[in-house]
Amino acid sequence: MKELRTQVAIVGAGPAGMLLGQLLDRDGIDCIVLERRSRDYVEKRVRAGVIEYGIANLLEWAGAGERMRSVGLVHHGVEIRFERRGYRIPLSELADGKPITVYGQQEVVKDLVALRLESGAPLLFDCEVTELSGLESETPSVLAMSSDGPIRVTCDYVAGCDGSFGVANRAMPASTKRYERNFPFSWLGILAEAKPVSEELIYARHENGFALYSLRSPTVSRLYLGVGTTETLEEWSDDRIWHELNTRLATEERPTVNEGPILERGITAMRSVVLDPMRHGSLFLAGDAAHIVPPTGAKGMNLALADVRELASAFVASFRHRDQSLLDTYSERCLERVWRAEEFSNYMTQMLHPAQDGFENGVQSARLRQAVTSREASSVLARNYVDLNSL
Ligand code: RFL
Ligand code: PHB
Repeated sequence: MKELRTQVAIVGAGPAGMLLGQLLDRDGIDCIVLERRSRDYVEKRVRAGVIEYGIANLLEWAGAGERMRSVGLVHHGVEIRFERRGYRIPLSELADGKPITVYGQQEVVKDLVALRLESGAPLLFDCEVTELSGLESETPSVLAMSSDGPIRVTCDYVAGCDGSFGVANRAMPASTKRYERNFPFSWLGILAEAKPVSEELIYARHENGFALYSLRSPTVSRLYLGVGTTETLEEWSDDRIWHELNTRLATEERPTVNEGPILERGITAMRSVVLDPMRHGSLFLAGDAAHIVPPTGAKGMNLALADVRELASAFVASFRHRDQSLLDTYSERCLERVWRAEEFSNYMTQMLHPAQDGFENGVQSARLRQAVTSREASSVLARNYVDLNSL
């Protein structure tokens, strides 16, 4: 067994694990990132695309903002469509001038991986963590299986940044509260080589279901359809996907979508999860390992990056100044923000997906009409959409 020693063992090289590694590295704290997938896999995994204002600043401050600032798309509004009409929400005008940045999650990860490899800091791909032990002692350890055989990393702290089905999540004791909601629909997402039809994102509520138009570059569109929880990709031919997108996104006066070859597709269940607390002894959870939000509010990656902003400063206070107070309050401070994101994601999800129940449908339609016609309601939406994690 290969034995390694570090200050912080980071499980998972998603956005949370990679940014935490970068922030600790810059503060001279030793850490090792262990990732079960290959570098190629994590750099190509298509997921989130919307980066909040304060989180874009955080990435820049961490030294990972160069490519995001040069090729990321800066948006000042979003459109909401229903009953064949489009309503623009002027995000920046309603949120103190702040924009959002549309930049793929895998690009954020790619930028952080490049920085870490350049600095020579340890980042082990194809290295699956199988067990966390001694979490209630001062010398916890992480057992992993790499392509060269087993590894044990002994450390002061473990950061569980390994997503919702990871080993860190499973290492939490039975006393951890787990709050959960499963929504009665999933999202079918595609990435298509198709020229974007609008410069801004479009969320649509249609009687057939939800649709979202997003984009990644001047030649690549990212589109989503709300589908039933038991539906599979086999039931969705390319023609059927484009037909539904065109139907659900149609308005009386605007073009709907440009079609093109589908480069990637997948179906994701919509759910909410919150673990409380986010700490057990020397294990600290961050990102999807601690909480899941449905993607309608575009909050998952932003929450993950905001968690590690807190966690990095808490580790720095502990190692540099022997001050444990930020680690002791980490969970409490994060959970306040996490519940705000759960509330917003729940609000967006319920309002934009048609409900089976007629009464619920009426209530949610009224809420949507208010969101696009009342300046007070659209201001709350805009502020949460643009910068919830830094408010
Ligand atoms: P990740 O990205 O899941 O990374 C976890 C990493 O841990 C690795 N891992 C392990 N490594 C070693 N040993 C083990 N035993 C391991 N087990 C797992 C995994 O391979 C992986 O590399 O979690 P992280 O860093 O917390 O990041 C969270 C975000 O990925 C997630 O919240 C977002 O993608 C959610 N999300 C969105 N978030 C936004 O902020 N804005 C959006 O616009 C947005 N859109 C979305 C989304 C998620 C979606 N899907 C597919 C769930 C759209 C979709 C469709
Ligand atoms: C995306 O661009 O992938 C995206 C945008 C907004 C969301 C979810 C996903 O709410």
